[in-house]
Amino acid sequence: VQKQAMKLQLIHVPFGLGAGRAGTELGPGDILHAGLVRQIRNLGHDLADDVWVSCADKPAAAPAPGERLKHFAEVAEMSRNVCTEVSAAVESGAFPLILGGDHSIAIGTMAGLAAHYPSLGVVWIDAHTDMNTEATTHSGNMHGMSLAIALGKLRSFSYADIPGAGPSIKKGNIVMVAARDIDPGERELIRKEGIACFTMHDIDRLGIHAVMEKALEIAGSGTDGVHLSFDIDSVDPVEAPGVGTPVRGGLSYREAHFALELLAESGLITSMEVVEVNSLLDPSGRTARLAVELIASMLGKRII
Ligand code: 4U7
Ligand code: MN
Ligand code: MN
Ligand code: MN
Repeated sequence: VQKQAMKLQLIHVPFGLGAGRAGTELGPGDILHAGLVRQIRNLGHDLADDVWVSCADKPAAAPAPGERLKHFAEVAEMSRNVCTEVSAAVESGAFPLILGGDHSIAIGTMAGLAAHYPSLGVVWIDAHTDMNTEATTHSGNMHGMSLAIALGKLRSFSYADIPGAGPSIKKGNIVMVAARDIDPGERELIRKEGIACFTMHDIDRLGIHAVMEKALEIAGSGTDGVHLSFDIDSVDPVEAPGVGTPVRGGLSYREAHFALELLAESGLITSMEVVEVNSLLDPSGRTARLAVELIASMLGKRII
């Protein structure tokens, strides 16, 4: 199935203060440098003019020792700006393709999407589950909290604090894929809420094909749009070494591609973001090149 030509809106979010290590703020530039625009044109898609979200690159103040939400002010400001741009892209009729940046940018992405898709489905492909709250986080890094925020599980920050945001995401519309490093507090929250989580164990047992079919069933039924949030650390560090929180035992090169090919074939995905590319940790540049290849698979590239 060849995917139809689409109008795409690239939204660059050079933000890294939600992560514990510097470098993801360079992600948009590194992904462009790896040839994204050429790939998108080759697939026959139209590109609207790029949008760059201006982001704090230096914290206004160093995090206080023991601070629960590191760089909270900067994350909140970035989230408001991303929400505005993502919302405008949907309004213009374009498919938003958001490039991070660390995974805290997903707070703003989903806030903006939910304004247009009140029953947004979310496919979250990640080594982690990003379900920490201010009560459970050990690191204080907000890229580990984006999904919990989307569900309305933080006391100190929610979509209600973001002008123009839609409602919280419904827990039954979320599905996580490729998880293999879950903190105890996250595990408890996932179990308590009954959120669908396909771990690497499930992928080993069922195969990536069956897992993606189940994932699409969960995120794609009873929803009015489906967002793909793709954390590049879902892929095995052998293929994607340029990430701040690598975890062994991840998706193989073909599993990652096949997963995205299946999502493309489904025709259900209405927006995508790619996060956590950190080329400072990967002088070879292969992580950014992999990101470009995977985006192409999601946008309809086929082997034959
Ligand atoms: B990413 C972590 F403790 N759970 O909260 C945390 F293991 O967006 C990692 O998925 C979070 O890359 C990883 O700091 C966030 C840690
Ligand atoms: Mn993540
Ligand atoms: Mn991750
Ligand atoms: Mn931890």
